[in-house]
Amino acid sequence: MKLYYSRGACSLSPHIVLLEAALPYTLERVDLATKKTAAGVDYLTINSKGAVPALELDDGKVLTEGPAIVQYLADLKPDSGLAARAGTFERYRLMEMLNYITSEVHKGFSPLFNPKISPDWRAAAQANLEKKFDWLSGFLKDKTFLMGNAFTVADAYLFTVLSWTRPLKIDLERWPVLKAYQSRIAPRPAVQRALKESGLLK
Ligand SMILES: N[C@@H](CCC(=O)N[C@@H](CS)C(=O)NCC(=O)O)C(=O)O
Repeated sequence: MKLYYSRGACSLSPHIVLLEAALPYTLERVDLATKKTAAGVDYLTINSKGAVPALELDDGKVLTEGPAIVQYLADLKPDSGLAARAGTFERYRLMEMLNYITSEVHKGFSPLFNPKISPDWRAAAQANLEKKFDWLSGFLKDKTFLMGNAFTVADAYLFTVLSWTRPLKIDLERWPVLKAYQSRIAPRPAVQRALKESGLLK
């Protein structure tokens, strides 16, 4: 399998999951500005949506959309505990969380990366994101991980998007629960290795 990724992007989430599941993979970097891969291929021929992540399977099929990719990977290793078994109510709980992270948190960050954003728009976008942080803080208050006591694909995703608070200079001190959560996830060997392989850590 090959993961198409970009440094610092949401592709870090499936990268962490590949490592947590001990699945074999290769990586290919994508320049999101030029839509060229490191091998010089037009990325739009791989994912016509132009976004990372994309997962190319050994039979040539390409799966896109982070939440779908991480569930696919977890299901290749059902004993890993990275996702509740398909068809169980717990699996719908996981999908509920992945959907919240993707539509509310991940896409809540997106305007803040737009260099053309006006100060008023930035303030409104950040205030909207802060409401999501408030909710997540309450949700995680008495939990080690999003789904309870075990690390799942939802944690790989939330950790990834929370890491964007650093380049955006959003101080997580206001949300000690989220800061503690980040500190719990960061030292995981899979997380450290994914950060190194994607060039985010030396
Ligand atoms: N709906 C997609 C969104 C992925 C996404 O937003 N990727 C960003 C990086 S975090 C990207 O590739 N942006 C460049 C672009 O869309 O052209 C998913 O959940 O996988």
